[in-house]
Amino acid sequence: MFLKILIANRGEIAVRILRACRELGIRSVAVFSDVDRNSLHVRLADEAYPIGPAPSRESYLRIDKIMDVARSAGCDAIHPGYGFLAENPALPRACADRGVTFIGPSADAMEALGAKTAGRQLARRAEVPTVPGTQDAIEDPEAAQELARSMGYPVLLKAVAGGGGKGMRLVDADRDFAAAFRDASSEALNAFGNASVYLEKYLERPRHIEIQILADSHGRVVSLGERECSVQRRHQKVIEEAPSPIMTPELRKRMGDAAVRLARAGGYTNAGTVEFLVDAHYNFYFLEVNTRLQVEHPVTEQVTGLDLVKLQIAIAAGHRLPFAWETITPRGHAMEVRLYAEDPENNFFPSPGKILSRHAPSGPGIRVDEGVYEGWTVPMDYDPLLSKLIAWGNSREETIARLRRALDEYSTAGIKTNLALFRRILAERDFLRAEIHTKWLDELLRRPQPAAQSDASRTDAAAVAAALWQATRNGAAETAKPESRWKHAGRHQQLERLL
Ligand code: MV4
Repeated sequence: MFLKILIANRGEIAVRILRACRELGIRSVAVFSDVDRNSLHVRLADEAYPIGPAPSRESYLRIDKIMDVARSAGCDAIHPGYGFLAENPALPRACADRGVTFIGPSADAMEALGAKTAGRQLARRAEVPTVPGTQDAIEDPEAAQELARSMGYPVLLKAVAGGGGKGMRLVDADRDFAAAFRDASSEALNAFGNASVYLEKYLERPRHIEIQILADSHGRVVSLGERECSVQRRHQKVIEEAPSPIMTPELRKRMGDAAVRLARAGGYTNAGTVEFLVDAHYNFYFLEVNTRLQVEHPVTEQVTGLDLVKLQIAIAAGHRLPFAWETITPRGHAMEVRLYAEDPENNFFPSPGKILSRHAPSGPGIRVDEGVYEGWTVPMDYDPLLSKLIAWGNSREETIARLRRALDEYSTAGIKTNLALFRRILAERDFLRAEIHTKWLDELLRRPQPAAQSDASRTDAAAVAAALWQATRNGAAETAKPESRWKHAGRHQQLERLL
């Protein structure tokens, strides 16, 4: 087993990884940029070293600096987390050159599955269903338009190097094809330095369901089942759950088998995720492979009882997976919400700043993965994910009730958060019935807020606000107990709900 692991990341995922290291008796080494000197991952790690200024290009993306720390600190392995360098084959290559183990797939497997068209071709060879469309990047736009006509509109143009909806264009009619092709290409060139785009038949309102796989270096590949990630805002996942409410044992077996075949065909090792779109008739189509640990991995952990980070480390150390996937059945239901420092009133714009007070929920069935603490300042330089709130229950209903209860216990002051968005989603009839698809949340947010409150109730709320404010002040003056700030935050939050 490894003696010391360098964690090439920050925030909640760095904390998550160092916790696994601690449980395994492995020393953890954090790296940090200038603005992360006081971050939680730095405080909790066994050792921590600076790697440069705030912009990630000059710190968390600098392979040379990270490899220097790995050598000088004597690390025998590197965990990349997600984002930053996690899917960059240059990091496993640099590790191989220096005799350090990369905790993830090989550079070759990353490349075989990373580019979207390469993934589609591999899927075809592995007999994994793909959305009808071109196998390669479009060389001849007129031939591609001919294919679009024969498949029927709408079609979707996608960037070969893509992700996150960039370089993607929906084409509704033949006359729009040429312009959409030009737009998609130039956007792809801008975003990824690669203008290549390919074509797919557009699926209306599909679900996004992904399969978590693990592959050891001895040829065993297992599926840990699915996560439903259909609730997204502008291609950013907002809520994830396991199992998918539409899943049957039979469909799970077919999707799991497909994901395992693809991983085998790509020579994949370690943890990975195979993404699928699923249509209203339960047909599934391969979308892409994420060659990393994902943000939403905890929902799989909660329903399988496995620790994915420990398993990643064990696989990288050459251990055999200790189970076959026929033995894995999800138990109960798990759901995760991503709390961000962003302002729902201002188009979810990032809202960094100092966390003046906060209280995190706990109690039965609640897990909180986070990289923040009271008094810490959320920097403006990175993704403003504060906290992942994960609920587990025996049923989807119990899980939702626990998640709502936990959201009511959660309070932060000093920064804006997207907490209210989750209260809204968790009260929506469609969501409660699990009648969701990839466009559902964007459509919900385009509708005006339901039940706009009357002037009378606003006046009442203002009176309550004044009374509470007075009471809080009196309390603070008399006692000044440390918990008074929590109470204040709690009252503040109750008020926000009234207003
Ligand atoms: C699609 C699709 C419908 N049909 N492909 C969006 C991001 C990219 N990774 C794949 N995406 C989609 N591809 C076909 N042929 C709909 C989406 C899509 C989507 C997919 C997953 C999660 C959220 C989404 C939101 C809008 C569109």
